Amino acid sequence: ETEIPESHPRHESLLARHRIEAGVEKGITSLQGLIAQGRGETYDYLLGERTIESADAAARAAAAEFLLADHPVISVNGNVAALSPDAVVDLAQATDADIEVNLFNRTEERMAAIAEHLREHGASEVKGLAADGRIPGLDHARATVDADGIHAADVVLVPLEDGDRAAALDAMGKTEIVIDLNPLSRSAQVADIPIVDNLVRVLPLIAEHARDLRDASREELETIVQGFDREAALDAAERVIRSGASE
Ligand code: PTJ
Repeated sequence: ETEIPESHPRHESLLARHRIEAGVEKGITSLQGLIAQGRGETYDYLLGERTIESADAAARAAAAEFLLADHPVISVNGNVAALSPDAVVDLAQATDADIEVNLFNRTEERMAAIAEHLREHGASEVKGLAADGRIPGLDHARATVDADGIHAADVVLVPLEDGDRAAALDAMGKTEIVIDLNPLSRSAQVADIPIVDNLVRVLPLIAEHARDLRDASREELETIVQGFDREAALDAAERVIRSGASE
């Protein structure tokens, strides 16, 4: 195993690659997850590998949505589990959210391996294995959910989504928070709150905002949500990517 020196200018990026690779070896991450990682890296490079201002505003609005929710759920796939298991568990704790495994390339082995991996990282309960609910209008494995999990949720966080399910969840009337480094992706385009940032950076940031807002009133939280402009956030991210502008 190669040691990555912290002084390396691409330390974070190399570490993420290593985690994804280890995820594949552990049976957590799909081979397609490697491709998704490469796509993400490209956009991240163009964003300057930093959280831009509009993404921070989106993260704060996401935290407010979580705190306003009756039943928030964090959806986890093979890339999220490999990259940020601790941050998923911490965010669930900070927002009182459920964690549910939901896979595009669903196999029972990967479902079980990811649930086990999350429990190793401190998750008390991991949903997704009951598989007794369906998202209407989707003809692939991501339609399979838990009846008392994503199916019953009012707010769903979907890091690294594919556009199909994003639209189907939207049609079910759920508030959808999407993390995707590509502001032009269909999932970012249909999200109520698109967060254009690397999930590795932004999951801890959402938790931080949630802790900061813990004592805020419903009215204050609603003001934050209403003040968030999704179109402006998507435009700002696209502008940075296209021009290298600082925003
Ligand atoms: O684990 P499974 O079976 O559910 O499979 C998951 C993958 C990722 C394989 C599946 O959802 C997929 O094929 O995704 P796509 O269509 O490649 O889309 C991935 C999107 O996520 C792209 O728009 C990437 O830019 C973005 N992305 C990749 N890595 C990150 C990211 N966004 C935020 N943070 C990242 N670290």
